[in-house]
Amino acid sequence: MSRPPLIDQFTRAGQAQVFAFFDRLAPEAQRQLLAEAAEIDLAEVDRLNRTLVLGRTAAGVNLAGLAPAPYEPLPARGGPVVEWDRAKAAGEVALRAGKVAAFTVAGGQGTRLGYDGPKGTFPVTPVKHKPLFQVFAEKIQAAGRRYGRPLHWFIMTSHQNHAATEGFFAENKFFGLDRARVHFFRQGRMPAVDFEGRIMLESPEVIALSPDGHGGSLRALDRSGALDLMKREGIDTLSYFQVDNPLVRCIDPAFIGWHVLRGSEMTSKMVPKAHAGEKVGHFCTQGGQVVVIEYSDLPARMQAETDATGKLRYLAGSIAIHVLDREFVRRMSSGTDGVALPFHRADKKIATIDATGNPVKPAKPNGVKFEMFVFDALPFARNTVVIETARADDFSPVKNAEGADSPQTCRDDQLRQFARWLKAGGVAVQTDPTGLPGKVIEVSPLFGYDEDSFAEAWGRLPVKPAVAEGLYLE
Ligand code: UD2
Repeated sequence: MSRPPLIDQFTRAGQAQVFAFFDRLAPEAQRQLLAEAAEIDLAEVDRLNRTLVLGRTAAGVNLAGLAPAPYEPLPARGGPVVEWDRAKAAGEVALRAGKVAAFTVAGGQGTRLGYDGPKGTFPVTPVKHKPLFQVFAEKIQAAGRRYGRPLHWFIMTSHQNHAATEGFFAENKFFGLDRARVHFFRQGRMPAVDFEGRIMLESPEVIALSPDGHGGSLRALDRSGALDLMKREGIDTLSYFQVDNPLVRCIDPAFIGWHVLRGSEMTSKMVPKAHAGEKVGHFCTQGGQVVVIEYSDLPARMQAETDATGKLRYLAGSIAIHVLDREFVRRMSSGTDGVALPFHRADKKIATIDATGNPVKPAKPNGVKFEMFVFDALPFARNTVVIETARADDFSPVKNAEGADSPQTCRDDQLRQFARWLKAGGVAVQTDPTGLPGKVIEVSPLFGYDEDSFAEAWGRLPVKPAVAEGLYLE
C-alpha cells in the first residue's frame, strides 16, 4: 500500500514514533493503528504539550481571589420555603412537558473498586442486589410514569466498556424501559504523552489512548448526535449524574425548577462537606464566576479553614450532580469564541514499549494523561445556581472496595433511607443511633423513589407488610 498521508502528518508534528513499527505490522494491525491515529487531534496535542507538559511539572491550579460560592440552602436549613415550592412546581411542569432527559456518565475505568466490568453492572441494593444501572433505570421509569412522560436516558460509555454496557442492557431487556429511549454513546479518547510530549504506544500497533474525562461528555453529546435528538424531541434540559451513586435523585423536580426559574445554563447540587478533607470538589467563586476546585487542588490549610462560628469556610462540596441546558452544551462543545473546557494534566504510570518494542511496566509515573472535568463548564455558564441537597437523599457513591464510599457504606445508606421513609409513613422501625435498621429491607424505585412517591405508594397499600428481614416493596 502507498504510504498513508497520516504518517506524514504525524512525522511533521514530531510524532513519527507512533509509526515506528508500522512496516513490520500485518495489514489488519496497520489499519487499526491508522484508525487510532486518526482519532488524534495533533494540533490539540501540540497545544497541550506546550501549555501543560514541556518544561513543566504538574502545576497547581490558580487559587488567586478564591472565595466560597453562595448557594441556596434547603428549607430545613433556613432556605426560602416559597422559592423551593415554586422551583418544585416549575420542575414538575418541565417534566410533564417532556423537556427533561436523564444523563449518566459511565465511561470511567472504575479501577479503585477493583471490579471487572462496566461499573454500572455492579450489584448494590441490599436485598435484590440490583446493579447500579437497574436502580437508575427504575427511578427513571418511575419518574416517567409519575409525570406522564417517559424519559429519554443518555448513557456515556467508553471504548473499553461500550459493547459490554449495551450487551448488559439487552440481556436485561432494558430493565423494562422502552429501548428506543435509551441512548448509548462513546466518549472521546486522548493519547498519553511522555514528559517530552511524545505520544506513547501501548504496543507496536496500539496507541496509549484513554478516556478524555467526564468533561468529554459535552463534546461527545454533540458529536454523537444526542443534542440533535434532544432538539427533535423537544428536550432542552439534561439531568446529569455519575454511574457510581445509586442514591442520586436522577430526576429531581425542585433541582430542575431552580434551573428553569433562574434561566440557568448549569445548575449544581452541593452538600455540606462531612469533614475538612472529604474527597469532593469545592464550590468557590473566582473573578465573579462559580468554579469547582478539586480536593486534590485545594491546600489542606484552606480545606480546614473555619468561619467565626467554627463552620468550615469552604463548606460546599460538589457531588457531581448537575442540570445542563442543551444549547449550553452545544456552545461548550463547539469551542468557538475561546469557549472550551480546559484539560487537566495527570502524571501516571503508563504501560508502554521501549525502542525495540518490548513491554515496559513503569514503577513510577512515566507519562501524562489529559482529562476534562465537567464542572469546569460552570464559569462559562450564564446564571449558574448552586443548591443544597441532603446527603442522605442524594449521595452515597461506590468508589472503593472497602472503607469510605464502599459497597458496605452505600448499602447502609440505602437501608437508612428506606427506614426513614417508613418512619415518615408512621411505621415503627427499629434503628441504631445512626438510623440503620436492624433488618435488611429494600424498596424498589418502582414502588417509591423519594419520600413523596414512597408516602403515596405506602398510603395506597391496603395491607401494610411487617418490617421483617428481607422485606422487598415493589
Ligand atoms: C468525582 C469528582 C469529585 C466529587 C466526586 C463525587 C472529579 C475530578 N472529581 O471524583 O469532586 O464530585 O466525583 O463522587 O470529577 N467518568 C467518565 N469518563 C471518564 C472519567 C470518569 O465517564 O473519562 C465518569 C465515571 O464513570 C464516574 C464519574 O465520571 O461516573 C466520576 O469519575 P471519577 O471516579 O474519576 O471521579 P472521582 O471519584 O475522582
